[in-house]
Amino acid sequence: QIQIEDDRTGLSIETLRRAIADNLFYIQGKFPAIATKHDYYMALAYTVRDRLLHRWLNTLEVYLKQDVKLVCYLSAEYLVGPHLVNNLINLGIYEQIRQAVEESGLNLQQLINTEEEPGLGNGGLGRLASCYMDSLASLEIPAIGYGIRYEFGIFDQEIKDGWQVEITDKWLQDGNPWEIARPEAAVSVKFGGHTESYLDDQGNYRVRWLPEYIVKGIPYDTPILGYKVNTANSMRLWTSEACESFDFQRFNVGDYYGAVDRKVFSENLTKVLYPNDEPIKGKELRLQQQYFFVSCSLQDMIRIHLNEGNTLDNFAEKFAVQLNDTHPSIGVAELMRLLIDVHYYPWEKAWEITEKTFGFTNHTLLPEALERWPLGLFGHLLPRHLEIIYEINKRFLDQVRLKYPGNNEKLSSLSLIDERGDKYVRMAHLACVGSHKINGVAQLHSELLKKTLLKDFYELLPEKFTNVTNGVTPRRWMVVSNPELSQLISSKIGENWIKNLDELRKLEGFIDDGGFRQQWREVKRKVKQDLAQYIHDKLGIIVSPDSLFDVQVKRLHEYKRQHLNVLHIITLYNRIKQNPNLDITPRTFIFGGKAAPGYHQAKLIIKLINSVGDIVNHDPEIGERLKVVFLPDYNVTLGQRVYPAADLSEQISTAGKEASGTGNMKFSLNGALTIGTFDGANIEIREEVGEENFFLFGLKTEEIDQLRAQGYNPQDYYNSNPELKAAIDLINSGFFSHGDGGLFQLLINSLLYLDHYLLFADYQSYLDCQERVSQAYKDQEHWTRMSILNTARMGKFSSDRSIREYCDKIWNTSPVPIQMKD
Ligand code: 26Y
Repeated sequence: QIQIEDDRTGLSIETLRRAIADNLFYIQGKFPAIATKHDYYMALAYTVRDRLLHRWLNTLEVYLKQDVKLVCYLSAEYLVGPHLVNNLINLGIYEQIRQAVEESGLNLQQLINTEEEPGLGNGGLGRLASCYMDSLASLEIPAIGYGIRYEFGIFDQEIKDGWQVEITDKWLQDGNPWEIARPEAAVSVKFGGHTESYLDDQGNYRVRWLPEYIVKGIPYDTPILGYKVNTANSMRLWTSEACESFDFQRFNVGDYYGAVDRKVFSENLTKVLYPNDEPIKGKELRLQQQYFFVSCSLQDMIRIHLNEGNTLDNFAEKFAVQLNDTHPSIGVAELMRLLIDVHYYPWEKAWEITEKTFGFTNHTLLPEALERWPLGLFGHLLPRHLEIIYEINKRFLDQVRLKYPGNNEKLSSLSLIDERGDKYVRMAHLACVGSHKINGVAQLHSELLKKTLLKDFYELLPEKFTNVTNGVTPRRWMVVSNPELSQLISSKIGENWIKNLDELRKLEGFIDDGGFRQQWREVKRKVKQDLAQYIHDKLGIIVSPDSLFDVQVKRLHEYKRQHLNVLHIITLYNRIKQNPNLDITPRTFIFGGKAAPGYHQAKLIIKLINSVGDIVNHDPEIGERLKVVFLPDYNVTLGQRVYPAADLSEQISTAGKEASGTGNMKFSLNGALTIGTFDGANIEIREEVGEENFFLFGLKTEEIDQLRAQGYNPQDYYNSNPELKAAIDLINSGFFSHGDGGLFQLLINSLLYLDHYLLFADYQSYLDCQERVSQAYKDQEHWTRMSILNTARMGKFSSDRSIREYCDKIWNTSPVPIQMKD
C-alpha cells in the first residue's frame, strides 16, 4: 500500500526534502541556481513552522473549548535566541531534517547559523522570560507571553580599538518566518488628555478619560512549542501603529503633514528596546512603551474572556498575570480602570479581582534600579491612572494607619507616592499592593527583600512574600547547545533527564568509571577546540584547548566586577614578569558582554579588558601561559557556544548585589566549576553540588555591612597589599594604554576612593581562591569528577522546577495535555 504524506506535515526525508524545495519556490520565489543561504534558511524555517502549526492551532482550540486557566506572563523583554534549532529539538525531528537538508545538497549547521536571533531583551531578566516560556509549554501549562515587538532589539556590539561601538539591530530586515500578524485582534490605547466625571443613567458617579491621542496595537504571535509534547503556546508581541481615523479627524482636513507626523510618532513607540538594565530618569517613551503593551495585553485577555460568554466576575480564576519586575506594573492601575470605567465594577469588587489576578516578581535589590516616574510626567501621560493610584494609595494608607497609628514614618516609606523631594510614583509599591504574591528570584534575594528593600511591606503583609529560585531550560542550554555532552549523558542514563533534570543524579553512579571520565574529558576538549577555532576565526587569537578556559560572560556592570577578574589577570602577569620561569596553570580568560551605551565606567572596563589582552597576548615572555579574549557581541547564540566550553565560571558579584544570576546555572549544567561569592543562586548551587565542588571566596553580606559600618577605606588595602598595589599602579602608569596614564583614571579613582563594590576588600580572597583553582586543575582526574558532579547535581536549576513552583505557590494552575486529532 502506498502512503502519501502531506507536504506540510509529513516527516519522511523525501517529503521534507520536497517541502523545502517547494517553499523555496513558492514562498521565497527562488530556484536553486539563484537561491542564497538565507533563502534556504527561510524555506527550511517555513518547512519546520508548517510542522508546528497544527499543534499550535490544536492547542489554541483546546484552550478555548475547555475554558482553561491561562498564565499571562507580562514581560517588557524576551531574549528568545534562535528559533530553528530549538524547534527541531522540541519537535524531535532534528535528524530527519539534517538528512533532508543534506540530500538537498546543503549543510544544516550552516543554515542554522544564518538565523538572526531576536534579541528583544537586555540580559538575565529577558532570558529568564524565554526559559519560562519553554518550560510552560513543555509542562503543558496554558500560557501566553505578552510583550513588545521592538523593531530594533538590543544593539549589536562591535569592538573598535578596544572600545564598544553600538550598531542598530535590524533583526526584522530579512523577514521573520516564525511570527504571524493578527491585525484582526488589534486594540486601541489612549494617552494624555484629561478626565471628566459624569452621572450615568442610574445616577452613579463615573469617570471618563478623554485622551489627547490614541495608538493602535497589532499583535504578532510566535508559537512556543514544548519539548516532545503537542502543546504550543503563544508569545504575543505588540507593535504600535497610528490610529488613522482618529488622527485624520483631529488634525482636520487639510493638515496632511500633521497627520503624518502623528503616524510617525505612533510608530516610534515600539521602535527600539532601551538598552539599559537600570532605569533612566524621566524617559517618557519608556513609560509609553510599558503602558502600551500592558494595556494591549489586558484588553486582549478581557476580550478572550468575554468572548467565551463569561462575565468579569471570575476573571481572576481564569487569568494568572505575572509581572516580570515593575516594568509592567502599571497593569494594576490599568486593570482597575478597565473594570471600573469600562465595565462599571464597583471599586471593592474591582480591587478584589485585581489583587487576586496579579503576582509580582522582583529582580533586583539595588535601590537605584527601582522604577519611579516623576509625578508630572506620569499625570500628563496617564491622567486617569494617576487618579486611580491616588485612590489605591488612600485606601492602602488607611490600612497602614490602622496598624501603625500616628506613625508618619511608615506612611511615607510605604506610600505609592514618593514625597521626600520631587514627587514620584513608586512602581514597586504599586506592584506590591496590587499583587497577591511577591517573590524574589533566589533564596538569599528573597530573604534580603524582606529585610531591606521591601521590609515595611513584609511587616505589613508577610503572607504575600515567597521565593521562587530561577531556573534555565535544559533544552536550549544543554540539548541544543551541547549535543555532544547530551549524547554522552543519554548513552549512560537514557533521555528522561531532558524532561526531568533531577535524573542527572544517575550520572553519579558512573563517577568511578575511568572510561566514562575519559569520554567526559574528550567531549569537553572537543567543544573547547570548537570555541578556540571560533576565537581564531573572529579575532585571530590562538588559544590552546588544553589551557583552563576561565569565562565571564554577562552584562557589564560594576557590581558584577569584571574588573576584579582583570586585577587577577594583571597580578598573574606581574608574577610571570618577576619570575619568567614560573610554573602556572595556563589559562585562557574569556569575556563577553554588552555595556549600556551611557554607562561610561562599564565601557571603560571593556576597554581595559581589551588593552590588557593586547599586552598579555603579545608578550613573548608570557607565551601560552595567559591569553585574554573579549568576544564581541555576546548574545544567546554566542552563549550557546561558550557555556559548553567553559572549565571555570566566574560569578564574582559583590555579595548581596546579584539577585540570582542564571548564567551560573548554565555553566554548571555544562560541567564547569564555579568560582563565586556568597551571592544570589550561587549559594544554592554550592549547596547542591557540595562545597568541595565549588570555589567560594569573598565577604558575605553581613560582613560587608559590618565593614561599611566601620568605615571602609579601599586605600588601606591598596597600601598594605603589594600585589594589589602593583596591579593598580601598572594600569595607572599607562602601561596598557600606550603611555596614557589618564585613560583608566576614572575607573581607578573610583576604586581607590570609593570602591563601592569592594573589589579591594575581596581581592586577596579571590586571588587565593584562584590559586586553589589552578592547583585543582592540575589533577585532571579529580577535576573531571568535580565537573561530572556539577552536571549531575543541577536538577534543581531546571526552569521546569521553577515553573512548577510558580504554578503551585502563585498561579494555582495545572497542566492541560493536548491530544492530536488526525
Ligand atoms: C528599568 C529598565 C531600564 C530595566 C530593564 C531591564 C531594568 C532592569 C532590567 C533587567 C534586569 C535584569 O536582567 N535583572 C536580572 O534578572 C535575572 C533574572 O531574574 C537575575 O538572575 C539577575 O540576577 C538580575 O540582575
